[in-house]
Amino acid sequence: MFSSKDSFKDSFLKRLESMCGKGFEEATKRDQYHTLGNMVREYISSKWIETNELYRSENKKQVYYLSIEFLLGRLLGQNLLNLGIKEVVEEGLNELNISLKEIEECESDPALGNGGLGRLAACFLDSLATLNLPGHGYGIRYKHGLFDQKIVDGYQVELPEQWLRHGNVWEVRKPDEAVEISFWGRIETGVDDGTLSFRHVADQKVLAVPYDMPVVGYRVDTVNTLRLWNAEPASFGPNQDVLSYKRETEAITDFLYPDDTHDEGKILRLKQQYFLVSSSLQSIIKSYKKENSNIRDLHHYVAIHINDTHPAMAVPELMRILMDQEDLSWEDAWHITTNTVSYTNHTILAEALEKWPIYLFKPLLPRIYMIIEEINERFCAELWDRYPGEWERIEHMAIIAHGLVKMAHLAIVGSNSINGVAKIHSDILKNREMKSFYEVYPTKFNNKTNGITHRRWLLKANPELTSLINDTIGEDWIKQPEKLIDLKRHVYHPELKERFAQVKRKRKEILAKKIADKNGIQVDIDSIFDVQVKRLHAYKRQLLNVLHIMYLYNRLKEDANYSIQPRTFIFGAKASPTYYYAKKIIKLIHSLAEKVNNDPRVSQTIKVVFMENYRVSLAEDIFPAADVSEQISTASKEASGTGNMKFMMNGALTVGTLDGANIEIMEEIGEGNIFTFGLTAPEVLKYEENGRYRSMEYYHHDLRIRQVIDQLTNGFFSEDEGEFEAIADSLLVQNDQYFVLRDFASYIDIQEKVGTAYQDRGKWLEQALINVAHSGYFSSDRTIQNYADGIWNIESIGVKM
Ligand code: Z16
Repeated sequence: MFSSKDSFKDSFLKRLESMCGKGFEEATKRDQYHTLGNMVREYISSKWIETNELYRSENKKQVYYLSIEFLLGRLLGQNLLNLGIKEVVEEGLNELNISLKEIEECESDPALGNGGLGRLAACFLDSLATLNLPGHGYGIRYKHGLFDQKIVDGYQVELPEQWLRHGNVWEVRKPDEAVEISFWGRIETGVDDGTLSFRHVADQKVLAVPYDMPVVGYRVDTVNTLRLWNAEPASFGPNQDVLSYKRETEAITDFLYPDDTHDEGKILRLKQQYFLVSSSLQSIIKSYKKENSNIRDLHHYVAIHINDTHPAMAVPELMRILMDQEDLSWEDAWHITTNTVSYTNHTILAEALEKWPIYLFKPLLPRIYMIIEEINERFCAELWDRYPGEWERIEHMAIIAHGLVKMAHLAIVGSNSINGVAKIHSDILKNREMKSFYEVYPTKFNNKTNGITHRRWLLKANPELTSLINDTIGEDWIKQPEKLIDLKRHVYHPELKERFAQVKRKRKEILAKKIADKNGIQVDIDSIFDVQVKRLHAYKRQLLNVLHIMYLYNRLKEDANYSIQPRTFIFGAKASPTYYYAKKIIKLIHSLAEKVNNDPRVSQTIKVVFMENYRVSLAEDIFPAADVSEQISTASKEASGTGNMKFMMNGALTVGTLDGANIEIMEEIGEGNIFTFGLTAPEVLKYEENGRYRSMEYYHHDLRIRQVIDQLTNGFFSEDEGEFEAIADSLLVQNDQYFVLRDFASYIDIQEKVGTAYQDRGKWLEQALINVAHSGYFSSDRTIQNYADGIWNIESIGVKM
């Protein structure tokens, strides 16, 4: 089917007719997409079956990565690349006068995630498969992923995302492997051989039906599985309100909660979490029991990883299965559970830490709640032995306290490994946030610095830079990303620098065209493309970027001789629909864009662009075109960041705080190749402790600050004067929680240096190439190998067709 261009064309035309019932002439682009997608899936299926059979027969340890989000992005292009059939397909289609790129754009961009956490899970799947590691993802098949963003008059409007509208060629429904999930009801107590037994008698049963998607490794025969669960009615009883039962069950997998690092505390979300956990564990145990007779060996064959606390109920759910169904004692079940489960923490922000009120939890999941109570009691008893009389410490560490179930505490107590996602974040966990737990479990805590898959963020997103790298150092880096360092010997070669400059220019042109089409703004290719793309959140400080642009506007207006390197400021960000402040910032960016872009003189030097509906497919156009990467979170708040790595890999220079993975990027490339500024994490934490920060002082003493803050409320923008009052208040009345004003001067300084540095074109190109050369460390291949060796204890299994 894909062995040669001619056999491909032949199969494609036949398949188009049989699938769509249309001749070539009548077929639409979407028909062509579905045809090609189906062919590719069929081609994958023999490898998929082979992989599953091998995993069964080898019976080695496997890892199951439980995540409430998998932000996959489009799959056609990536699968073609990984399978090594992109060229054949592209050439074959060309002869039929079809552009592969256009077909690729017919695929919807599955947005089953909010941002970093969900995209990390997707990168991990790619690396697991490419490293031939037996690892699978388990998640939820949301009918509606993260909302589509429309901008109307500068305001964000949310529309339901509809990725399944035209079907999903990559999934296979497996109704035979469906399992039942129990909600509500009561617990029946019995006595078995003199010991108490418990059984949850549910009031509501829901069917979890798996949809499996293949995860294709790069140029290997391994095809792992992403299993996404769909909620459906189980069976209809005689006296049931059928319609409302159907509606209620289907609601569980209806939509993804649109909050990044913010805990909503809604019962439907709790249902989603248990639905994911219970269906995944039931299915994992079932397949384990097919090959193994002794449930007591589970942890030697199965590792279960929980991505943040969202799936933390894996701990009590595994306990429930081992005790209530497999008849193990508490002690035996606890030994197996804690040796099976591991946990990654992704944030220290207080508002993100999940705490469920007992009044919601206990009625919905009575048996799970009962088990958590027992875990808590035993844990507190241990603490009492260790710290006799220290009530406050124990209250503070308890899993249940003040009417709340603390999911992070449950995850820590119930797992064998707790990792942070960048060195500084892991250190903060150990020495501050989770200090008391670190004291009790010093060996459980560890760091696994995040990574991204260079196969999507370089190979797929930036074919132009990929060719240049291949011409310079060969192709080994695609499977061994650390080999990108071989570029380092070449970064001073004028020819490489020149070719890199051409690649960057071409990608800037492509993006500029998109901006012209979508925003109607003409941007200057020779200006610095200065980009901040990420979820909108106060701690990420898009506002600091905005205030800097306002300052530049003021300087340009006031001083006709003020001359700087032209810049295009590009933003992309979705705000949580209920996050008032974040939505105001989006409006502010638009009002600023209006002001700047319409000023005949100022707009010759700077422009502001907000790109609507930021998502994976748009990101693939943005990273390759960036000159400057904005990573300006308040130090200590961004656990890692992963966009920073995607920019670096595409040869952008970072303007960043010493936060998250920025620090490790700096350590890799050297202090001279990054623009750092602002408070350090210890300084921020100290301010937070001693309460000595007074934002008002900065307003009074720095005229530049006073001017831009006044402009938020004095009619400078052609909006109501109250429009941005909440933003001004956050900075002054509420004492600027994220130290925007404290870091303002330092940010202005470093940005001036960026502008000057860009004018030394030769040096800038060298620095950009140094970034690319050192990006290999930030490949998720390295991260995943660290998890495999240090946490999961799994080995690769070479699938060979
Ligand atoms: C999320 O995307 C992250 C943390 C979190 O608690 C919840 C969500 Cl949805 C992010 C972090 O903010 C980011 O720093 C990190 O790089 C990313 O998770 C992956 O670890």
